[in-house]
Amino acid sequence: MTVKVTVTGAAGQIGYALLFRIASGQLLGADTPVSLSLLEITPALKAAEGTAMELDDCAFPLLQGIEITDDPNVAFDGVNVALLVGARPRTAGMERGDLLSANGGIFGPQGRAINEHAADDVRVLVVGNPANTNALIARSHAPDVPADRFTAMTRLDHNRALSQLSAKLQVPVTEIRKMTIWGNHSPTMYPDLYHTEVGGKIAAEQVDGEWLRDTFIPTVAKRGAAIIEARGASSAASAANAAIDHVHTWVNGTAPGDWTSAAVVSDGSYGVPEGLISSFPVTSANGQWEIVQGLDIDAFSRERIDLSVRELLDERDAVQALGLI
Ligand code: NAX
Repeated sequence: MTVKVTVTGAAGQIGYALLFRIASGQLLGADTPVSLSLLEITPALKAAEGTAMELDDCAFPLLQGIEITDDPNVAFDGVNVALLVGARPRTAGMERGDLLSANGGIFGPQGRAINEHAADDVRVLVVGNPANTNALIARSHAPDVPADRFTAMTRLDHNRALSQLSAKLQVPVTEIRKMTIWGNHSPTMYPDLYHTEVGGKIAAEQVDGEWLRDTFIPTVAKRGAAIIEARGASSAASAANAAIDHVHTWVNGTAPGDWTSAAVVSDGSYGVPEGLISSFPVTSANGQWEIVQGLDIDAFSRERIDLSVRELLDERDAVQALGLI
């Protein structure tokens, strides 16, 4: 059966890096036909049409159709996989309240449209920042959709952490297991090496504490800014790649003996208040995420997780005060 994938912000730079990979089968596999719905704001529809022309020109065997619209009710009609990429970026002089309000104006109506029109099996990944809180807003407008279908992306942080550790220990990324990103997709997120395994041994014990604290954590946290500095534009292909990884793992499952990171609705695990959309170590089976249970959290990690979760709570309180959830 054809899977409908909706991409918001389709004419943006992540959209451009994402759509061709979805249409080629990398999101859902080489046996799954897809139809694409491109949601954009009205002024960007023409650019989206240009991207659609290029998609046509690839003659992808799996691509069954392309729809371009500025109406969320159309874009999310029958959607199976919703990739919410388009968001309002923070511009100079913009206060946090303004940013959250502007995004509430995007993710509230999109959540409602998903609630009213999506397929029963809809899965939602929010990429657009502030991703965790945008996901919270969308979810709060979709009371009929199971809460666990709303997720936000920390897979790019996860992949960045894998890559930094692989370079440090001179091992292929395939030898690293059980990496975890905790908390918010923001510079406060915490990449945890105390449960990560390399060659069957804990990664934190294979690097010195100073590197972990003063190099590894800040490098992962500030990687987005470093990319902007170098490229003159924010991460696009790596963000699209992480979105592909997130959905692919969600649908196809995690490998035995491994887990990944995703921001999912908290059930109260690890002291993260219930209902917050926070990043956890997660496994996936039968199309459902599960938070890995029973990990011991040392004092160093506890402090960092709490800091990031506090930021999520502040964002939640702010959107609540603004009447956005
Ligand atoms: P661009 O500015 O290139 O594209 C955004 C697109 O969204 C634009 O074409 C715009 O017209 C569209 N858009 C705005 N409002 C919309 C609406 N209401 N409905 C549909 N489309 C709408 O940004 P891009 O570089 O593609 O980044 C997109 C988002 O991803 C940003 O919010 C960015 O901060 C976020 N990121 C999230 C990451 C993560 O790991 N979670 C990493 C990469 C990226 O920074």
